Order: sequence, then structure tokens, then C-alpha cells
Amino acid sequence: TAVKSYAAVDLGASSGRVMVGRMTPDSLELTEAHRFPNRPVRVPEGLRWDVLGLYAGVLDGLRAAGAAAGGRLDSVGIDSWAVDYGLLDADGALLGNPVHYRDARTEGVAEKVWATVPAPELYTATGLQYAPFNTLYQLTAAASSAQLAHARRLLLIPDLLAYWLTGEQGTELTNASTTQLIDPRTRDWSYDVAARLGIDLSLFAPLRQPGDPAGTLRAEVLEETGLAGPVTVTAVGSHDTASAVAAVPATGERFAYICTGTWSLAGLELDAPVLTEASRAANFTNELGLDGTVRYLRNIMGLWLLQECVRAWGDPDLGVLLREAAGVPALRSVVDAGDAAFLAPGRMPERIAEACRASGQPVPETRGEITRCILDSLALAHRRAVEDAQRLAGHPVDVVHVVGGGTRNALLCQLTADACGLPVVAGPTEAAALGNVLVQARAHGLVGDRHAMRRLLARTQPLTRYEPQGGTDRWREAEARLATR
Ligand code: ADP
Ligand code: LRH
Repeated sequence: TAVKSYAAVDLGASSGRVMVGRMTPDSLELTEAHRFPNRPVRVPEGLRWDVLGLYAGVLDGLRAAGAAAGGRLDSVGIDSWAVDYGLLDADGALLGNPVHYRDARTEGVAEKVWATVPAPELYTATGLQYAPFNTLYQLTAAASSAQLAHARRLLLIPDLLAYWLTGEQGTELTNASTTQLIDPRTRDWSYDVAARLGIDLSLFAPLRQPGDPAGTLRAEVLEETGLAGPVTVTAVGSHDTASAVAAVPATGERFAYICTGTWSLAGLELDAPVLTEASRAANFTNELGLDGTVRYLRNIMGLWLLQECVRAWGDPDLGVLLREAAGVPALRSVVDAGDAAFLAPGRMPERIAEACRASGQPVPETRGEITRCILDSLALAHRRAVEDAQRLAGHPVDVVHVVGGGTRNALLCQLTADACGLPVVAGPTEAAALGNVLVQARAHGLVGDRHAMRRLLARTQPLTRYEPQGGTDRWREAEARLATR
């Protein structure tokens, strides 16, 4: 059988990569064609994404992907982090650099929104957890800006890149579900919420589904990348977390997943949203996945906590830090890794130390101690999310699948197994890229349904199993030290 080549553009908050998936109906091999840093830029008006730099990285990556695949790509798919967007004017030109979701402009905005649509009502209508950066709050924060006044179109980040590559506009559904403007029951716009908050839904291009055609690479793009045309762009689960969950190599239904990278996204795949008051109080979100599924999960600060410490310490070697952390006694101090207080950049070692002091625990001092505190705290937050999700959704699990960059952190995987009291199956590391590739392959008839996709992953990808050790009592005790639950 002929080998097909699919390029996956996957932009995470810390790095962008273009990967090539080489596939037959029974085999799947992923290689990295190009990786580039994603470094947000602080300008006087706030924190911005360098989206032109990212687009240049995508073009370099497509050239490298073409070279890796013998000059021919069968299709290209794009996914990225959620919620953020670019605005286009009436000529289709980008109006300014997209605002970073960690920018401070959304501070205090939610209260204004809730005065019009009370939080409980907003939750039943959209299923989204409260996060200050949901697109809904960002648009409310921007309501009286000159930029929004001049905007005729809003494209979420992967849709913006797809537009530049193809000239065609659309709004892919999985990522649209992170705007807080989609009703998870109808999987269509929440017209009532938008109308009450004065948000003009005609700013958005028509919805498209993962697997839909999304245009072909423009002639100029072919020329710049050296690719032989025509090259189709296929809509994938363009929210990186949707793509990552699609690539969880589960073989049954009783599993939880944790997508670990800059964030930890921990939860379940369900057939229907959970919109109860208890679920809202526990801050669980109902984002949309492939084939009518719901990604029922909680956002946990994730390895962002460590990334920011590493940045503050002048980029020491991660391997050395993790070895130091492994030598520090377990669970001396923990912080609430779900706390939005850790969202903004800067002073992370100090903020972690302050949180330990405030909750009456020993203050971690060395780099190894701080790293250990972060990993223990993440594992504890993973435990809470996996437990809460099972209880709130009435969906018990036997195994926790960990995917994403955090699978390279063996200590974190082991601590997560210990904290959850469940086996952890770690891998694949590049889950979002694999989910991206598989949805393209499925659209082109190479694999069957999402269960067949998962079976193929379980058969072809290297996975590591961690058995829980030491009982969960000490985790329950650590949990009790954190005031909020
Ligand atoms: P994102 O997609 O959000 O940018 P990734 O999934 O690429 O994030 O994960 C990045 C994280 O993976 C890093 O912050 C780091 O903590 C972890 N990581 C990457 N490489 C290693 C490694 N060699 N050892 C341990 N952890 C690693
Ligand atoms: C992870 C992610 C996550 C969102 C956040 C903004 O990259 O897409 O699912 O909540 O970024």
C-alpha cells in the first residue's frame, strides 16, 4: 500500500512544531520536521503573540515537512492553543498582534459579564468553566477598543493561519467551543448569550467540523515552501487539547486523561455535557471534541509553573533540576495548582514560596525544593481533577492516560500515578500532532472511527506504564492543607 504523508502544524504556548505523519492503514510514524520557540512579547499596551513569527515558522516547517516526505504532502492540518484570535479589517488585513490570554486586560471583566448574564446561567448555556481569558471575556474587555470597532472578521489562531495559507475563512468547532459562545448541547452558537452581551456573531466565519476541507495552499505558499501542488488543508480538531484527546491511546471507555504541557488539562471524554451546579462550582469545563464527544475537564496551571521558575533562574538544565527534585522528601509543601493566581507571568519562585508560607507549610528554598513542590502540587491537582470528574460525571475509570510534553517527566508521571492511586499510561508525547494527523487521515479514508484511531496508536506508539505506589493517605493529608476544595 502507498504511504500517505500528512503534515501537522501544532502550536503550543511554549513551542510550535511541524510534524510529518507517514501512514498506511496499519502503520503510523511521526517525525519532527521543524520546531521553533513561541515567545510572547511584552509591548507598552500589553502581552502579545508574535503571530507573523509563528507564521514564518509554519512556512519553514512546511518546507521541511515537504523535504521529509519527498516533496509531496497529502494534506496539512493546523492546531494551536485555544481562546485567542486575530481581527481582520474590511480589506482582510490583520489589525494588530493577537492579545495573549495571559494579558491583564480581562481582570475584573467577568463581574461585568455576570451582571448581564449571571454565572450559573452562563454555565448552563455554554458549559465552560470560569477562566478570565475565555474569548467572551476578552471580547468584552475589548468592547470599546478602536481595533474591535474596525474589525469585520475574527479568526481564532489556527483559523487565522489557515486563512493565510489558503485564502479561505472558517471557524473550527472544537476551538470555537472555547470561546464561551457555543452551546454544547446544540454544538452551534449560543445566540442568546451573544445577543445579551452585545457580541456580534457575524464577526465569526461559518463553523466547520474536524475533517472538513479547509482549502488548498495558495500558489505563493507552494512557491515559498517548495511543495508540489495542489496541497489540501484539512480542518482538524484545531484546539490542541481536542487533537491531544483524540490521540489518547485508550483501549476501553473507563479512562481519564491528562494532557500535560504548559497546562495540565485533566478529565474525561463524555457523550454529553455535565451542566450541573456542582460541576460549575468545581470549575469543570465542557469543551467539544470529535464526533459529538465532550471534553469534560479542568484547567490546571501545569508545567507553566516550572517553565516560569526555569526562566527566572536563567534557564538551568531541566534534567538536573528534576534529579534534584527527586532527592527532596515528598509532599513537604504543596500549592493549589488550579489557582488562577498563578496565571500571569513573573516572579514565580517567590509566588510559590509565598503561597506555601500563607498556608503554614515549610517554605521551599532551593531550586530542587521548589521544583519538587511544583511536581507534588501538580500531581495533587491531577488527583483532585480525576476524582472530581468521575464523581461529577458518574463515570468511573481504571486508568489515567498522560499525554503531551509532561510524559518526558518520569517523576511527574510516577507522582501522578501515586496521587491518583491508579496506573498511569504515559504517551504519546506529541499527542496533539498525532490527533491532528489522524483526523486528516480519517477524512481521507485511511482510518476508521476514533476507536480505530486509538487502537492504531496503542499498537504503534511507545507507551510507559507507571503503577501507583505507597497508598493515597499522604495525598489526602496534603490535600487537606489546601484551604479551597
Ligand atoms: P506546549 O504544547 O504547551 O507548548 P509541550 O507539550 O511541548 O507544551 O510540553 C512542554 C513541557 O514539557 C516543558 O515545559 C517541560 O516541562 C516538558 N519537557 C520537555 N522536554 C522535557 C524533558 N527532556 N524532560 C522533562 N520534561 C520535559
Ligand atoms: C492548551 C490550551 C488549553 C486552553 C489554553 C488557553 O494549549 O489550548 O486547552 O485552556 O491553552
